[in-house]
Parts: sequence; structure tokens; C-alpha cells
Amino acid sequence: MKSPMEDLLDTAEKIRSMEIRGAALIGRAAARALKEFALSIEPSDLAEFNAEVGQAADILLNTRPTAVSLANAIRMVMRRRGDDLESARRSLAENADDFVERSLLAVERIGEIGSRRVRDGDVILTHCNSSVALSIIKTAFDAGKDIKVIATESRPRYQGHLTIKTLDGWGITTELVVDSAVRTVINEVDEVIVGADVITANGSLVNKIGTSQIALAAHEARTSFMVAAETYKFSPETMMGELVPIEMRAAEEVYPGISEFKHVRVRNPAFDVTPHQYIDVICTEVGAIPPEMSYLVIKEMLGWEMEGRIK
Ligand code: RUB
Repeated sequence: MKSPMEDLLDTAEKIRSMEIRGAALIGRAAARALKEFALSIEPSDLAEFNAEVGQAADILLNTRPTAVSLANAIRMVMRRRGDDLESARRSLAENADDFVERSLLAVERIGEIGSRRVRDGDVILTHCNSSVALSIIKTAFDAGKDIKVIATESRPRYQGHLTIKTLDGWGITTELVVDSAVRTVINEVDEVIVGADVITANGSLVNKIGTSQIALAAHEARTSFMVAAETYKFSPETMMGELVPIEMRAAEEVYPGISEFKHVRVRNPAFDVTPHQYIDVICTEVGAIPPEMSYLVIKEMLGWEMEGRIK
């Protein structure tokens, strides 16, 4: 039998190594892991409970630096803890269940809202593997719309292969293209639909590397660019002026055997920033909003987040 800490470290390692990946899944996995941890530890008092849970939260937080879903999920799980050990344990577990349930509902709701913008006969381009973008595509397809999807490979980790597998399973006609083919095909595309790792206070999008080039190509071609993002992917930190850290991943993901070269290094940023000017709409569970309204989402939906932050 593994100790509660060993179980938590297992989840942290799965997130770091990307066995668990995608901002929504990361957030839910962290919430579930914290709940299991809190229910399994045997602290002698509330102070010890808080210290142990705080340490566990920090371990999870440090797995992937970019995704704000991780930080927001952890904060939602950790908030409003009780005044004694057992009520603190209980409220943490309830918060975790609540987060998971709300985040699953949000995916469904965004599917409904976003799919209204997809017309019969549309060609949709998607990048990487976003469960929320896929929810929009599936909802449009289930409503009887005749759609076709163009999916990018999404080098270096080929998350596009996960996307085409899912689309194939649903019976949706799909074409796989290399990332550099986007500008060649963009004139056949009616809308780009991508997910989000972070939405900043000014409405910019942080998502899988390559997203911003797609947005640029879409902008030039006057193709609509839609982002699917639950409200917990909006970053309160950016309202306080912080910049979103971009995760740099291992060189071997790009070129296995790179260490044999003496004068060559690999740079492997996992995400990039798409300026809000290139985004037509962000579909959230509270509505389809222009990126300029992101500030309000952070204030209204994550408002509690600011407590204690403004000195
Ligand atoms: C995944 C990625 C996805 C977002 C949104 O990056 O960029 O587009 O996380 O996904 P990685 P979802 O594979 O490096 O985790 O909509 O499922 O939250």
C-alpha cells in the first residue's frame, strides 16, 4: 500500500510527464488528488492538516508552470476551510467534488454555446487536443450539422493524433495536416476552434505552441478564430500585472539524440501567446464573450480570488 504522499507524487509525476495533460484534465486530476490526500492523512490537529495539505498543493502546482487551471483548481479546493480538523477535511473534499462537477458541466455548456456558431457545411480547423474545443465540434455534429475538421499534428508531442482518434471514433470526417500547412489550407476553413491554457486579463490567449501562427493566418484570411475556455482558465494573476510563465520542455521531445551535437541546442517552448486582436470570440460556460470582456470574467467569476491580494 502506498502512503498518501506517494499517491500524490504519482499524480504529480503523471501531470509533469504529460500522461495526464490538457488544462481541464490537469485541473480535475489535481482536485481529485488533493481530496484523496486530505481524506487519507492522519494529522494530529488542524495546523498539521493545513501544513500537510499546503505542501501537497505546492507539489501539484509546480508540475506544469503555465496552466492556470491548476492554480485556480487548487485554490478553489483549498478555500473556506473549517475551524476544526474534521470539518476542514470535509470542506476540502466537498470543494474538490464541486470543482470537478462544475468543470464537467462547463465543458457541456461551452459545447452548446460554441456549437451555435458552427453552420451546416462548415470546415473547422483545430490545433493540439482540447477537450473543450472538441465538445463544440461534437455538439455541432450531434445536432446534425455536416462538418469537416482539419486537425494539425501539433509537434513535438503530436497531440493532434489524440484529436484525430477521437474525431474518427465519433465518425467526423477529418483531415490531418502538418503544422506548417495551416496557411496553405486556411482559405478552406470557416472557423478555427482551439482550447486555452490561460486567458489573460486583456483577453489574450496562452495555448499550445503554434496557436498564434494559426491566429495570424486566420486573421489574414478573415477566418473566424474561436477559443473554448472555462472561466477557471482565466488568470487573476494577470490582473495584478503578472506575466504568464511559458513552460520550456525537454530538448529530446523535439530531437531525440540532440546531445550528440556540440554546437546545437533545442528551444522547446510548450505554449505561445495569441494577442486578443486576433480572437473573435471566447466561448465560456457563462456565454460567448469578446476577449475584451475577460477582465470582467476574472472580476465576477473569480472575484473571491482577489481577496487578500490587493495590499
Ligand atoms: C494542451 C493544450 C490544450 C489546452 C486546452 O497542452 O494546449 O489546447 O490545454 O485543453 P498540453 P482542454 O498537451 O501540453 O497539456 O480544453 O482539454 O482543457
